[in-house]
Amino acid sequence: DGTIRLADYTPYPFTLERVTLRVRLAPRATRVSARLELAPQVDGAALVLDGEMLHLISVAIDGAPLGPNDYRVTPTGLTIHPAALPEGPFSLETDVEIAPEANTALEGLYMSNGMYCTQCEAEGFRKITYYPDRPDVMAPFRVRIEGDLPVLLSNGNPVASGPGWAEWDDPWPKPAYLFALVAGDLVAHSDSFTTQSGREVALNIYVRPGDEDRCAFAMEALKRSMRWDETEYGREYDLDLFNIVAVDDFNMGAMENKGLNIFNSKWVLASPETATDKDYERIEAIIAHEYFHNWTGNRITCRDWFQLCLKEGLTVFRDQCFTADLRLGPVKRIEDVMTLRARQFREDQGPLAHPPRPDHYKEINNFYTATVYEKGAELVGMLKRLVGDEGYRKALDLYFARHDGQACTIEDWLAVFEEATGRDLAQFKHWYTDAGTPRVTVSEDWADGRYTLTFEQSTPPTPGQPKKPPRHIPITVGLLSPNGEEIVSSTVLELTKTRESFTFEGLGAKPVASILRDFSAPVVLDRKVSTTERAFLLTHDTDPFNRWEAGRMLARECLMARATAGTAEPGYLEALGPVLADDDADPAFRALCLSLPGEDEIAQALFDAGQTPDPDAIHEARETLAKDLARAHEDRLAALYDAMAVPGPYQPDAGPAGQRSLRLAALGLLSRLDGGARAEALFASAHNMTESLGALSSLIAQGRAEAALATFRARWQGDRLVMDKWFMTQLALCPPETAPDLARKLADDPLFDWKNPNRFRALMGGLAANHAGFHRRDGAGYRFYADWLIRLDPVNPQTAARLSTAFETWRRLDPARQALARAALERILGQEGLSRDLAEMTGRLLG
Ligand code: HT7
Ligand code: ZN
Repeated sequence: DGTIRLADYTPYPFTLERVTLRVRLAPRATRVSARLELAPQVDGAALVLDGEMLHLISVAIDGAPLGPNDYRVTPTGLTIHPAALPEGPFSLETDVEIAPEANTALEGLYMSNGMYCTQCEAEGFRKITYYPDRPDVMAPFRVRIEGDLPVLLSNGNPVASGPGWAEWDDPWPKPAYLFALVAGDLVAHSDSFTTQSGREVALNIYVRPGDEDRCAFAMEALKRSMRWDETEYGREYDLDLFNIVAVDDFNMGAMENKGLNIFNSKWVLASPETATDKDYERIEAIIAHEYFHNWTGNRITCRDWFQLCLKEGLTVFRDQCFTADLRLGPVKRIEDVMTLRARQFREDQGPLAHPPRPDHYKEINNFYTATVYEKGAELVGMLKRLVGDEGYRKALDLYFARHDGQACTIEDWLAVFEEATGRDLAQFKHWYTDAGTPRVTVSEDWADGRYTLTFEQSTPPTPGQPKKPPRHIPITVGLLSPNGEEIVSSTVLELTKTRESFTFEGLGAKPVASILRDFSAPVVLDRKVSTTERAFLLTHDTDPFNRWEAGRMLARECLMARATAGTAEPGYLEALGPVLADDDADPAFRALCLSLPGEDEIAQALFDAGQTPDPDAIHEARETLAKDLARAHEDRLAALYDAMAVPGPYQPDAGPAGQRSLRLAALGLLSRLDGGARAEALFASAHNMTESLGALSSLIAQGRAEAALATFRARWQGDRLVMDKWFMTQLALCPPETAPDLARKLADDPLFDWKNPNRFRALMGGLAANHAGFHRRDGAGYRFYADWLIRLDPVNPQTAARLSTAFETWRRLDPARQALARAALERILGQEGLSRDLAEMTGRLLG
């Protein structure tokens, strides 16, 4: 049935010594001539090459054309029969023709605004030429590009160029997924970087003419990343030049091609007027992420795609640490956990749950998931916690020394930790091979100065994995005295059994425990804690994560009670008072404490508690709690709104960005009392996108944004990236009952260029983010969404499949909504000619 299995892995029976490509560009008929220098490793093996959508013109071995009986062409590849192959090393020459202009899937070689561009991860290179398109086949590449365009780029170092041609040489062996080619009428924002050993590296960011004044921030972020990788990991850059290209049509965020990163323009271009503080932070993180891949992904790559989290988990972990070092570490940690819970916990709790290292797939593009990326990063963080900073550094040094130039596995990765630190990680490996989020319950016992914490763990069944052994879980614990002093500082307890107790001796009074500090493991902590104790931790905990978490849990319990007509009112509103008044706490931290859990989080919490979540009731509960919160702290919020205004020209740094986030959090609440007066004033006076969009958001949520939305559209209709925000924000925040109809109206807007993935994601993502709107009782949200996935699928299956995850929570809803969601999914699955991507996703969603 097309399933690919980890257990079936076998090495490729040839080594590839060198690749030479000649690419003659033309929109409808690009000619790719490839020469592969191969050496057989297994007697009598056929040469099997991947290839899709290629028009084969010729095939030769050592210069001699092959006859029709020497090979076979299928829709998925080219096989040369063993009898046609020499016994020793040989070269294979193929000529194929492809049509980049017709490539709407944005995989392989395609065109975007007249520019040629490639995306080869995971399996796009096979749409460029016949090739062993698997990550464990690595080779140096030499590429000649011919085309009548001013900028012609590929990987590695430039060798020679003339009018209409350029040659590039990449000396570092790489898998085909890291190949890139760009050709277009582009301008460069240039700079340079001197490495720690004194080598000069030329840096360029290539963009469309007109965008060059929005590159400065990305360039500075690149230089910061290069320096950080040297100081923190001892990793130096290894080519004479590092190029980044921004492209408007791109399926994901960015791509780490060797020496030629290609970015979705959304994650490169920034100016104060067009990008928000969050955009700036994200640009810095993605630039760093792609740059860090040069060592964790490119120099050391994955043996097969099952090992994807080897490069992605580690690289996300590295980019998270980078942002934490450059900005506010604790705030970054809280934001990362919020993302993890919103995306990965949600995935782990639904029909798409899979291990960080899956053992089977149909379409690998469907496994670029929160589990592979974000949970993968948590696993690296846990390893670091278990072996300590020094052990981690030793393990990473060994990893780079031992595996440079290789294609590796999770086993290789764990082995360097075991060897460098002497730890046994056999049980830890379950984190990689098993799906699901462990639940850890805690109980406490106090007698005679002894305080005992007893933990029990279990992991719910996930598709294909009904039973799970206990995991090795690092749980960081601190103890506070009743007057708020830290009496036991953060200590890592290692939970390895299903049930386990840890005792702290010699205490004068019963302590207050702060458990799972810094979110030391990606688990659900199930612990009955009184409102008084949560309020105490919210005020006194020395661990910023747990301080925030105490408030979050109070808010969550309060919302759960309100959304189910429960009676308990757990004192959340009063507990927030001391944090709001704590002017020593960072504004960004206080902004996070003010933000209420999202509707999806509340729905999941209710479901976990055995209840059927009602999206309308949840929305109502969240709205009324926000209003009550505003009323309870109106004076303080108004004072903060005024005090947090940032004077002077816009700076994207963490300090002023934190002030703006607190100011906008206060505005969001106050708008519920002042009818949007402050938001209107701010919208009219704002000089930066953060405040402009923040004010607009508050107005949309109050249903008072008609004029502001029109003004915004008139001002920004020529700006692709800003208009994405216009589509997304109004849908995400509008009153839920209006969301599906608004989505329909916006889909008719002439600016809804649905073949552009950013625009499509803005509209569909906006609707999906409107929880009660997407799940509208009459199924209008599901129908609209399914209609568009069906329409997009033949054009861009990867993006259609990715967006189908909006349906991943359908089974936790009431039977009527479930029936409507099921009907939408079955309608998708029933489409003739459905892509493998969307077929796999809808099949898994339906279970
Ligand atoms: N490694 C890159 C993943 C990626 C990708 C995967 C599938 C299809 C399109 C894609 N574009 C980029 C990005 C990263 O994780 O750094
Ligand atoms: Zn990555």
